[in-house]
Amino acid sequence: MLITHKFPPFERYENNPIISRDDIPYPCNTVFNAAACRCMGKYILLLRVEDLAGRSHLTLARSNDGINFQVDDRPWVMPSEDPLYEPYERYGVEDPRITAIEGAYYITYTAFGPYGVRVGIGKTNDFSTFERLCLATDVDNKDGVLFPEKIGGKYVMLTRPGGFAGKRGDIWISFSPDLEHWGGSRVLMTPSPGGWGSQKLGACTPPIKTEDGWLVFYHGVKPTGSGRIYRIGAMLLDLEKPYTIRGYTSHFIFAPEMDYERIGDVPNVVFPCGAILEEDGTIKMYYGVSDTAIALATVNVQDVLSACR
Ligand code: BMA
Repeated sequence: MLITHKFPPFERYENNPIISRDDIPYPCNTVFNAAACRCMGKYILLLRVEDLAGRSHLTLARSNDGINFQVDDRPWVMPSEDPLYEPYERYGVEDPRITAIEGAYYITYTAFGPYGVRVGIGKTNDFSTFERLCLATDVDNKDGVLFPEKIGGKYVMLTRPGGFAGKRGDIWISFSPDLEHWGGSRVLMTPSPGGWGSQKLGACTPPIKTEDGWLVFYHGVKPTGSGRIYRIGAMLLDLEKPYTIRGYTSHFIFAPEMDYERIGDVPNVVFPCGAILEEDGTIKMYYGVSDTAIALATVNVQDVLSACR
């Protein structure tokens, strides 16, 4: 079948990338894959910064306009030295997502250590202090993304178990009474053989509530003769039964095209971890490019919803 739908019109910010290594006030290798939210009138990005040893930590950046960011002069979340966490974060903390729930900000991140990757959850009220809550999964699980509301009295999270060493990786959904104990897990979306996300999929951005359902951007990975390509699709989940997919884009809707998306430490990667819906219906999507910098693209939410229908 020939797919004839058009891409929803994403517009890349003309001066992309908006943050790169030169903007980090201390020595590092790269900065990429940033979580995003609004807090007390400011735009906040939580940056994944890879240090010169090759391990990642998280650093805050703040902005009044969502484009020009001031990066803190020191890391905010380093791999933990607490014996409860240290063995699982020894190689770094990566790929954060921020979800505001009932007035607090919850941060999911990938804890990376000698046993593999796990999903960690932390909390802040003001982006001053950071409190670790738990490691919510065992290995090999990552791409943890929390919903902004409890549904049926439970917290809801998407994760991606598997997908390592060339194996398939699917998006799963799980439920919890307290953010620490997760269950009721079901598979939500699986890679389609031969397609743009044929090897693995993972949730990218925390669900945005719309009249048509929870809107989630997700990535799909396709292996090729010259390495993997990371591209982006969108799906809509039922507001009350979020394990039910109401719609999804029949093809990827955003992909590496510009030089800064194609060239870097890991080429051909676009990897959003944050999306902010503005009052006028514009979504600001913050995405890592080639594991080397952070870029911004905007799209109208209605255009993405129609592409999902
Ligand atoms: C994924 C994650 C991302 C990264 C991507 C491309 O597995 O580790 O942080 O951007 O690979 O290297």
